[in-house]
Amino acid sequence: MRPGAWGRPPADGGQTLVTNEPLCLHSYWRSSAAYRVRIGLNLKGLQYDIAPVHLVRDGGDQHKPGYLDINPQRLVPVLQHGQRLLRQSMAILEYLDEVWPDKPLLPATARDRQRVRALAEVIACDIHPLNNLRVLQYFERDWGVPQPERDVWARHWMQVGFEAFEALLQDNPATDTFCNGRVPTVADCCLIPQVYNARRFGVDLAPYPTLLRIERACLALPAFEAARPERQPDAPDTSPG
Ligand SMILES: N[C@@H](CCC(=O)N[C@@H](CS)C(=O)NCC(=O)O)C(=O)O
Repeated sequence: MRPGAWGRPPADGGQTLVTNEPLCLHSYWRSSAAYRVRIGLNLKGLQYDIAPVHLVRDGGDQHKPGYLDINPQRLVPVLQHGQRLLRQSMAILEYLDEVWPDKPLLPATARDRQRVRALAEVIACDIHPLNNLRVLQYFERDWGVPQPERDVWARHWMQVGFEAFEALLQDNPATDTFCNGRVPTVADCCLIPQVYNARRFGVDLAPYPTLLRIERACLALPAFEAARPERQPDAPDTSPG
């Protein structure tokens, strides 16, 4: 060994070992946060298993003791990479980008990265948490808010968020085939699941033509198509008979 080399990390930072470890996503077919990570994994071309976590049946697997060891936050997704448990969809997407830098999910320049992260956070921080299952369940169980009013709440915050998102896209020349440029980024990983959610809640999407155009471009890609809720192994079987 060269003098002074003792204790230094391997030349590749340990990356080779890490990239060989298996990936398993704790996911629910209809979870939009898990959908983000499925898109990211698919865009990177990574193989992964799905460990389904049923968020509704029998009070929800996320509340069962076994799952609390996986995520004390009682949320999906969690990505298991080897022995390590990775939580929070946005942090997971950035981890994927750092460990597998090919096919980057963030653009090359600081300014573009800032824009993409800001777009992603419009959805991940300011829209999605207000419509999450546990928020709507709290309205129902603790305050007795009926379903129609709960749906009005969910639609309202999606409309407020989408209005801003549409303006941010329309106002910026960096918007192209995708939210930023001609390659999908974490902004698209967030947008497509949120549009799916909006349809579930009956949001009228006509006022957001740019979102719809980008959705069409994304869903034409196999990585997005394979991540769709109805393509997941835990999706209910709706085939006739
Ligand atoms: N900030 C978290 C949000 C995760 C999240 O809210 N997951 C939802 C599904 S989309 C969930 O597990 N909900 C379970 C519940 O509300 O009980 C992330 O991005 O990973």
